[in-house]
Amino acid sequence: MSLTIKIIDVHGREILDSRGNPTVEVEVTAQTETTGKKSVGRESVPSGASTGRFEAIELRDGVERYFGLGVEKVVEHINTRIRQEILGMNVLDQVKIDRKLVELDGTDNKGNLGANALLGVSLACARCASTALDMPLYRYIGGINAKRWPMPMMNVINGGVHAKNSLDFQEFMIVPVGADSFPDALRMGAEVYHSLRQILHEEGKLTAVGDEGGFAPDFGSAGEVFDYLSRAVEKAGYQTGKDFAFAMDAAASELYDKEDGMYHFPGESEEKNTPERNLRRPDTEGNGVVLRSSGEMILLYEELVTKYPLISIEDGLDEDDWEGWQELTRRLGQKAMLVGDDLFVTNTKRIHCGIDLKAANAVLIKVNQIGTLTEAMDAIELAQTNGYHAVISHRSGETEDAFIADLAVAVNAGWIKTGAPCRGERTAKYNQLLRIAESL
Ligand code: 2PG
Ligand code: MG
Repeated sequence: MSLTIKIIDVHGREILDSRGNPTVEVEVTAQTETTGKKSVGRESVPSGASTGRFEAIELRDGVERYFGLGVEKVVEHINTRIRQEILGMNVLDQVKIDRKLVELDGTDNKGNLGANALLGVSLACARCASTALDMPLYRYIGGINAKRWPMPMMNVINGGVHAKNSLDFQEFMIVPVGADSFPDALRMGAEVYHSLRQILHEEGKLTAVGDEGGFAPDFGSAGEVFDYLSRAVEKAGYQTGKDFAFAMDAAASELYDKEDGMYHFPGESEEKNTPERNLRRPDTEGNGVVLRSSGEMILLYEELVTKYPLISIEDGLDEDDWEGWQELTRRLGQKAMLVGDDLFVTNTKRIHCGIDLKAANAVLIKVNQIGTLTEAMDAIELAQTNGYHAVISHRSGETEDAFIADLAVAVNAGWIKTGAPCRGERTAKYNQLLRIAESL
């Protein structure tokens, strides 16, 4: 006889995320048939700022309260239509539940009920099931094969749309590749983070942090940032290239201008970057800014990979530039992880396309880009079985929820990016990984 743990209640509510914007929280209650025991799983939904054009739809009320960002409509969808539909289902039937949610929404992009409605319910079901079974979440999702701690990519310098500074690229991450345990990795990262703060402070640079907990002073170029990161690594007593490597998220879709087909760098100071090449040209409005073509972007990455231990470049090119991605992969695919975020949006259709075209070699996994746990796991499986890395990722708008920490271990992803070792919504994930590490 198989175990039945029946869903007896579903309750959504509006809460605040780390940016002070509303988001969705869901509680699923289920009852174990044999014992009568009731269990509750609670989960919340993150929200991006540099969202890809092909992501599933995050529904917002669009009316006055919270400047249009309220999620009352989404909460109503959860508490009425979704609730009615999944009451009585076995909470252990994750795939069935997720299929039901997708079917109920009935659109390709989840624009009907909202990916934020679906995801909250989907994750809360998994959490509820693990609680009912008295199992850690990573063990419930991953089974006996969940065993690998993920290498953290810690975003210590924030730019792009995550900070109001002059840095055009969005994220600069330190990766403690020399660590041999997760606690070691986190400690090393935190030490470098503090050394970096000290260096910035001594040089009169701002040490206020951006959305993901990294510092956000003005910088003139990517190279300048990597020089600071190298100094911070050394100052903390480590070796750049041996103990620490670097990663970046260019978030290039945010820099790309469809009208002139160029990537725009309004904050870049030309002298500090590539003095041998004159990149300052008038943009479509006639302002002199640094512009780069797809080819020039690839050249820049080649320079950076040669000069620094840069092991991972995310969204190096625009989400529609498949040809550019193919070229980037031909040129750098053996030397660095080329991670598709906006390019793939955790969507198996787009990942298939990337695999066929040999574009990128890694997939960023963000559960809210697709809207259900099952679909996110399909994306991970597709990536991993085709030799692509899966990097489990937070969003720039987060909550104290640590689901993705467990997910990273459950699927043996090997990589997680969840911000700086600072700000509660980021450390929630790292601290959960510390707890999990005790039993791995
Ligand atoms: C990204 C993410 C997370 P956002 O681009 O990878 O770091 O940012 O959530 O704003 O899309
Ligand atoms: Mg990204």
